[in-house]
Amino acid sequence: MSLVDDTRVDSIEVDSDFASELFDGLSAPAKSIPCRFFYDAAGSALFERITELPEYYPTRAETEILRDHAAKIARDTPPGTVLIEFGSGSSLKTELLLAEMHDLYAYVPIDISDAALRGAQARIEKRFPGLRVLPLRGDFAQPIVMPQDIAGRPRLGFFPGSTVGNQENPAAIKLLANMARMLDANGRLVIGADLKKDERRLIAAYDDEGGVTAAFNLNLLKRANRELGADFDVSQFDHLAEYDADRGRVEMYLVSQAEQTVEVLGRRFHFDAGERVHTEHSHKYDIEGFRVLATRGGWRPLHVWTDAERLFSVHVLETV
Ligand code: SAH
Ligand code: AVI
Repeated sequence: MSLVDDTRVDSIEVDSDFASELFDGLSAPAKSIPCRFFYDAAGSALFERITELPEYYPTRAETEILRDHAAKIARDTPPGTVLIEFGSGSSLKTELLLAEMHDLYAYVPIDISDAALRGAQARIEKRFPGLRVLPLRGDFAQPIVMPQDIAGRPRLGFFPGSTVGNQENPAAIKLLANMARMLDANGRLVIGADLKKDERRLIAAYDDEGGVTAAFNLNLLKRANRELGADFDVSQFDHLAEYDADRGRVEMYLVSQAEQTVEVLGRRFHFDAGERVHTEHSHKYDIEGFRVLATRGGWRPLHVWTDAERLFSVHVLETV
């Protein structure tokens, strides 16, 4: 782990793998790009716009649940706890917890997006003066070395947004197990999981009228142009969102509108007309199914809450 420019955000080098992951993904018979590359500065800003869309219910539903239960979560959190958030993004929902938690030792937001971390840190430090904010930039799917400063202190994990659902099941179980290790014995995890629902509602959330999710998806190609000097003609790709009911997940793709060849760092990739590049899956759960997943990741389910419309769930888990 190394320190970047202003020494306030710890960083593990992550961007260098964009080129190799893109090469691997575009060379495979079924093309794909890992969804963690959505989140450069432009992608993080587009995600924040998604959270405000009328069609994108998860943020509002999870905020409602956290508003209702933040005080209970805080009561169950011992003084001197370190709050560790995975995929913290703007840390907006976190403010609901922080407002109730007066005896925290520190807040450790972990995110792959430098821009999101810095923006969140500035806002949180302003609203909660005196709170120790220790941001970590890195991939939460890899083992992360926690700051020395928090060794031996009780830990509460927070993983909102249903970001766990962006992993396929074996990877989701591994991720949950990795988090159990990072949170130590007696750790707890407050985790958001989006619920199964009417397919039309799901598709609208991932293919909004205003085209913000399309821009978020297409930003992957723009990012490759910006960072790797690729020559994607972004107008020649379309955004597509589909629901796979058997797998219980929304799948996003970029679809090539024509037969074309794209060059990335001197390598050429051919696309057929209509060929798809898979960019994200977003799993939807039922409460029992998510509890089974959490158990397989080494957690014991403790509480679960939903919003009034039962669109979204927040689970409290404890290590086994
Ligand atoms: N927690 C926020 C943001 C969710 S968006 C919310 O609930 O609204 C997903 C966040 O996870 C983004 O900020 C993204 O940068 C981050 N992220 C995605 N994959 C990641 C990974 N592999 N490691 C660390 N952060 C990741
Ligand atoms: C971060 N993640 C849980 C979002 C989701 O709903 O799967 C990312 C997203 N993709 C399209 N819209 C939002």
